[in-house]
Amino acid sequence: MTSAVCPGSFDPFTLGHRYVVERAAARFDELVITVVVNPNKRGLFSVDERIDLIREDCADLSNVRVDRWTGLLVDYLRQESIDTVVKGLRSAVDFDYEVPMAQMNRELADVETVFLLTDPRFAHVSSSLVKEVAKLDGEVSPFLSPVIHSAVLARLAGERS
Ligand code: COD
Repeated sequence: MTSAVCPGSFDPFTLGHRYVVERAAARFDELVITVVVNPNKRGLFSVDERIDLIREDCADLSNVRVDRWTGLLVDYLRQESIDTVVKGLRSAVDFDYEVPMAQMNRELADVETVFLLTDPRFAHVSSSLVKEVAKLDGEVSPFLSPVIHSAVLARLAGERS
């Protein structure tokens, strides 16, 4: 059985993430979306909330499961006996950022990183930009699934009241 891990912060999970997950799920028997916890960073959503939202968003993808991890990514891969990471690429900027991590993960634990190009519709989409636009009342529905869009709007409305 072929398995891969798709790691990220996913705060929130965007249609760009979803595009990469779909492409990877079609190519591996099992895909694990792993929300990597950064204890020093408070997100728009808690890790539990992100996991619930991703599970709902990806409920139609039967070979995808969602998990969490705190610590080195390669330790998670060792724990799960998985040797492949999938990362999405939007541009050469992503490539330059991702290559050292991929090389480090290969050196640390012989983990291979597979890069999948995003769709041009999502090449400018990042979780941080979506949050910034939404906080300033811009339209972010083209970049989020309906369930995540509703959650983002509800969270921001809650923060304002
Ligand atoms: N289209 C396609 N792909 C996208 C898009 C988009 N629109 N937006 C983001 N992506 C890709 C990113 O390039 C990334 O590959 C992935 O989706 C996740 O993105 P984010 O922004 O949710 O998550 P990041 O970049 O904050 O996640 C970084 C990790 C948490 C994966 C990384 O820091 C990590 O592995 N940390 C664990 C600690 C560790 O092992 N450190 C040593 C690394 S060598």
